[in-house]
Amino acid sequence: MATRKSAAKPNVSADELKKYYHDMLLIRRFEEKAGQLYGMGLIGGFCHLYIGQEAVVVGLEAAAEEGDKRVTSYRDHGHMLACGMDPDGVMAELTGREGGYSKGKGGSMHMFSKEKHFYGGHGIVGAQVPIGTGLAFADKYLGNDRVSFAYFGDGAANQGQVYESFNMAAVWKLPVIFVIENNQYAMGTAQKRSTSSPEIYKRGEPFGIPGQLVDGMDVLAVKEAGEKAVAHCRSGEGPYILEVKTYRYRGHSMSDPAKYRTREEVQNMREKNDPIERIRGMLLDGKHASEEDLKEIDKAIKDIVNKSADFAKESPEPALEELWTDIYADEIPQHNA
Ligand SMILES: Cc1ncc(C[n+]2csc(CCOP(=O)(O)OP(=O)(O)O)c2C)c(N)n1
Ligand SMILES: [Mg+2]
Repeated sequence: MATRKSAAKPNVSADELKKYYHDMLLIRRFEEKAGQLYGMGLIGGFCHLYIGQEAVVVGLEAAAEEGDKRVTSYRDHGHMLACGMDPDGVMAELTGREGGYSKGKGGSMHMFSKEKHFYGGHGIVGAQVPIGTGLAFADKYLGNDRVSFAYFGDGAANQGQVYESFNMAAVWKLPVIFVIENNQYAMGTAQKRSTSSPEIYKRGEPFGIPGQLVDGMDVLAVKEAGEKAVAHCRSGEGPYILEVKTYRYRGHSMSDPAKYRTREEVQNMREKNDPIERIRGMLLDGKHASEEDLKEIDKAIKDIVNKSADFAKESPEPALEELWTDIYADEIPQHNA
């Protein structure tokens, strides 16, 4: 039985706590199912699971408002589910089916939703950071008071384009939150082996960008930091950096020899610091929910995830002619301020 941390936090209703529990558990169960389908040969190509990191995206989505934008790396299924994209469409994309968000032609790393303001899913390490900065540039230009979340990893934080983005975002005071999901590894390379200074949140200092270190295994701490960052951006003060310390339980992708860390290290994190167990503890210890209530949530999630897998299996593969569609834009979109 995992130990639970259950420090009571003020200003969060029981319903909010339950929602965070639900949203984090949905990501975990969805990812477990994706792992199973991969093992059965139903998902091909790359597949990077988000298990262990759920509190990061759920906490930050709790700080976002309708119309805010998000962009991330290839470890992207959690971000899609947390911003409200349909699990059926995500799972069908993973299995390369017509009912998927990219009609089965994008796979795990390449999904988008204009409706939910989700701009991908990017396989090139760090490439999403200038894209997120550009989204914020557009919003500033349009004067629409929106904020963009550009998520990237501790490994990506060593890419040059990240610092070009920091510079431009600071010069133009762009409303972008740079979220560094520090899960402590870049594939098999531990952060301490590749990074000169471990305090990545301070890397905005030369550009005048404030940064903050956040416990990414505590959804409420993430939400609180997210609210501060969002308020900073919306008030016109420019970008903000959040380094969110988290941990990935599974391999980097589905093929990972796992020789760079011990089983005990992973087990220790799961048992002592699991973000879902933590919120479960808060709900039960604070008497905000009973075991029965939580069982109901678990069951509802199981149904959603099973339905998404059925949908993914039943959806046909894309027709051959689809190879020639969605290559060029039919028309250049016009923006109205
Ligand atoms: C430009 C580029 N270099 C290398 C790779 C291969 N690669 C894929 S993921 C990855 C590690 C990135 O680690 P991190 O930014 O910490 O993200 P995490 O996988 O931990 O979420 C590397 C080197 C790539 N996809 N793109
Ligand atoms: Mg990493």
